Amino acid sequence: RDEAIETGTGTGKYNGTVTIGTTLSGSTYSLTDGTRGSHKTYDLNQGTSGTGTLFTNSSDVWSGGRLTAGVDVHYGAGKTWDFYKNVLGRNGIKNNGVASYSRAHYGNNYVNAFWSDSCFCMTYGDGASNSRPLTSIDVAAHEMTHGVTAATANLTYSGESGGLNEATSDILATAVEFYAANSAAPGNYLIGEQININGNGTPLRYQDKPSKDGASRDYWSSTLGSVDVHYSSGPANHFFYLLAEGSGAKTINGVSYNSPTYDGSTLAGIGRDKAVAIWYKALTTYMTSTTKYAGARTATLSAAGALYGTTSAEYKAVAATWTAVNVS
Ligand code: ASN
Ligand code: ZN
Repeated sequence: RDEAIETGTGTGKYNGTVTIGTTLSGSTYSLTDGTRGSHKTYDLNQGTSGTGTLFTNSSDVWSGGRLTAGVDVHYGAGKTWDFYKNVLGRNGIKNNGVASYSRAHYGNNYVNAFWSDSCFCMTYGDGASNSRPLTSIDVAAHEMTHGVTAATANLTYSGESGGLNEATSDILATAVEFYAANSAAPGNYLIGEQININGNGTPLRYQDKPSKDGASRDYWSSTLGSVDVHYSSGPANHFFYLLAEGSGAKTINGVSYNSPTYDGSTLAGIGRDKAVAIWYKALTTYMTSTTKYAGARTATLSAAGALYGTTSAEYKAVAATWTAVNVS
């Protein structure tokens, strides 16, 4: 029967009222994004396997009840797709135009979200008491970026390479959040600031000073490889913040940061767009599955050299910024 690509209006928990890609099939709309590889969003209905049911609606206005989480993750996947395509020139996770899919309402009181290579899909829990879904745009971009990392450098998810894998997801999550420029979710260098995962309103991670979470490392040290990957990501997240924004105190979109350096140096920052471009080129061109922090330094220097030249201010900033997180 006839199918038509549509643009719906949805209200999520974290993103306000947004436009989303939908499909009209007969007289039923579904969360099938016809302009972004037909990315679909499913309701697992607290199940933990399969695809549950595709979110459908009798009109193209999506709000309330179970739809809320579906709107947020569908929107997050769409903005992440757009960012990769429009900013980085990447056509989907595998750069082949093929979309992943999203699953909302996974399990009961499940306080996590995850990417899986085996289903080529993203899955989101509803959080504590099934009332704090992990469905914000930075979480969606973080999970989708795990797919990009798997399709490119394929950084092994343990030890230092695991920390770099995690940091890559956080770095691109921040990039997507700024790109989306959603007034309900303004761009910042915090990860998971909307989902209240700690129950006290604090973010999951802080890129300006990762140790603010109580567990992440700010600087490289020889013991970093034995730290959980969500904490050994710290020095690379810190590198990204410093490279983009510089050291010291700064307020952006109403959020105040104060980023220290290991060597006491003062850094100016080259701007977020260039920092993202350097990281992405390093990920997709120079890093491999076994890259550690020392290798990330050389990979990003190679990327900066290729993008801006080896005598450029950007190249010098990459070198100085790694030194500022004790990678030299
Ligand atoms: N939400 C977590 C992450 O994406 C799931 C995990 O531990 N892999 O990192
Ligand atoms: Zn992750």
